[in-house]
Amino acid sequence: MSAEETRAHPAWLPPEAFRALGARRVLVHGDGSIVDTVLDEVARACARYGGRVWHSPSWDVAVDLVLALRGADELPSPSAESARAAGEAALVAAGSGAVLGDEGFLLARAGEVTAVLADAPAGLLYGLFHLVRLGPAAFESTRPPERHRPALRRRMLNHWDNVAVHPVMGQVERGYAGGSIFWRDGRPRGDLARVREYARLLAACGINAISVNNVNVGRTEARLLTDRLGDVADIADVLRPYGIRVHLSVTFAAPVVLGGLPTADPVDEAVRAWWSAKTRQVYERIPDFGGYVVKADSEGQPGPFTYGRDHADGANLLAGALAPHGGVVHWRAFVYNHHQDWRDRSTDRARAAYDHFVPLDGRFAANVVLQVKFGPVDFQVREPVSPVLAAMPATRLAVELQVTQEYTGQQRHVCHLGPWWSEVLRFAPWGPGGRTVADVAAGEAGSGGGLVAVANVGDDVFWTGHPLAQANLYTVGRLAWDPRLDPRAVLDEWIALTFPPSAIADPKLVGRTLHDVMDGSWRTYERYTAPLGVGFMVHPGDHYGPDVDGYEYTRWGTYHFADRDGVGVDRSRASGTGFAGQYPPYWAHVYESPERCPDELLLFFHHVPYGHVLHSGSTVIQHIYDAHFAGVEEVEAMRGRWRTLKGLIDPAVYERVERRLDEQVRSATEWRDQINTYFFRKSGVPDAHGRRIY
Ligand code: GCW
Repeated sequence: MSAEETRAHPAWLPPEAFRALGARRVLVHGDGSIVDTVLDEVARACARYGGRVWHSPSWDVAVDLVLALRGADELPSPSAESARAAGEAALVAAGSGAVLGDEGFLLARAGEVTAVLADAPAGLLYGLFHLVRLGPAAFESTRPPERHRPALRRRMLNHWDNVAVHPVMGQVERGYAGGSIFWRDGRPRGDLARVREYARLLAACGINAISVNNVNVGRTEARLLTDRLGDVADIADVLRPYGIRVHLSVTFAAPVVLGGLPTADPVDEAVRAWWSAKTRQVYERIPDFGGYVVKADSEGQPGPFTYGRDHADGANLLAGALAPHGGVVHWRAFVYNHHQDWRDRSTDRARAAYDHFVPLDGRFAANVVLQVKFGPVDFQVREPVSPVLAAMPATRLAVELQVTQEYTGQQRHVCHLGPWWSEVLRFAPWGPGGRTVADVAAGEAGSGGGLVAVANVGDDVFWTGHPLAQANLYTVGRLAWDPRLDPRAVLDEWIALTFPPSAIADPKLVGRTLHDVMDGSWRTYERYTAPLGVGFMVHPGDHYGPDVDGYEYTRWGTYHFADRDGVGVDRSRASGTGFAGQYPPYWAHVYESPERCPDELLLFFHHVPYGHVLHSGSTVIQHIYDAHFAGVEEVEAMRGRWRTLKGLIDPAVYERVERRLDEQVRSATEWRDQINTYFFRKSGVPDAHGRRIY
């Protein structure tokens, strides 16, 4: 491995972010590989910033900070012991049995000492990164005790990385940050130092599981389950000290393509035996293996339908093989007919996941997690929340988000998705004030499926192509840990870590400017792309840039139905596809009528005339014009703001972003002009403000 390969941007863990911690006298109390990680982080910080670290048992030392496993022996130093006692007292005061769990931690102050206590090593690691986020504030004497536990048990990334380069999709499907950090040209990359850096970044934002290959499983990738398992084990070894488990995407046809069996029928005894044997071998090699991820009967991937079985049969087959070892199968609900006839107005892709899966509620084994894309179609910049999330009370559901910006600017555009994900996670499918999507993913007593996000990382020096897209990865981890976090506060956290104030001449200006560039960028992106929730209008295949009719006459089921009179998809029960009726009564009622439907989703649910008046007071056609002119102006303003940072931040980051902002301005302008022109030509309605439309 060359030095070149390991030199990557430090993202949200630059050495400077460890300054406050590194200047302290620190005692780490506990044992095991994850505790060693904590120790190593602290030691590196102290070596740089003049602090000291001890690993107990140790002599009687005076310390400023103690990170201790609660079960470990009494602490050697009286000051550390009193901080621990203060922490224990705070825990008791917090009630609920004083439990921190596998990953939780407590932060407390006593005298001049800060204590981080955890029941398990991973909690100590998360506590450490919490200290890093707090910086000097972790050592303020007045700081009240805090207890932290993740809301979601599994916080997972799916990599759509191919081992062998796919002729169309390349090394990483929908990857916009170079090659894969795991694989290259059919083989492991061998750059495990980079993978270790990655694991560190993920632990610091709370991710605890990753799948290392694409859900579209090709011939080479299939073999990761069998003769190439060693490559997966090597990755697992590197991730383990950071509290991250490895999962594998497998093909449902594996018994045929790898095992030479005549069938992959889930009820066939030989098929069951094959999966059990292979899974046992996986656990012999990787004892903490997380489980399988499966895309079945979807976009050409094999599945149980081939054998006349349903998805519960399919998922339970793999669940059965995993259960003795404590593994889970993530079974994706992204199943729809991708050979639709555009002439057929009755088939609705948005309905598909519900129609396929809801009848199966109650039939999935306990270790099946049904992984549901957050929206009913496909990771658009605006969609309603998937009704499946409210319709399967007897199934463990995970919500799936897309960090890789397939439909949101492909990491050439600034599109900070935190506010959007926050909106999705806070959405209350049974009506305002009720349980939220995050509650569903959390489940009763942590029994839910958690959160899964498609990763946006590659071998690019900035990890994510666009340096500011790092914030999306950071944010998804933080929101999975605590979906109630204010996304704007998370953005500021990311800014402060990545651009540490102590290393910047004018930190206030830099912080404010970055915040202003990024915070509203998702809504800006929405303004200059497909209007009012109708979605797509992207260039077919690569999904970058505008092509209003690109998918209109295709088999993919993503249409807008614009004609000279109006636009949008009628998904009402009364006159449309009935999709609106898949929601619980509150939202079914809201979405059913164009009068009640929120503006931003109007064209997702209804076909309306161009003159239809929105709640905003504007007509649909005037809204389209206004939003598109405004969107481009906002991008230009964004670029103007960015330019004020020249000379104030790392020039490499500055220049990469500047170049991409030029492309964003170009692309947004193209979107504006194509969309406005298209609708002007269709409708014949001029812009009320007489602006230039072609
Ligand atoms: O968004 C679509 C993408 C496919 C992807 C699919 C999926 C991995 O265009 O590239 O395949 O979703 O989620 O399975």
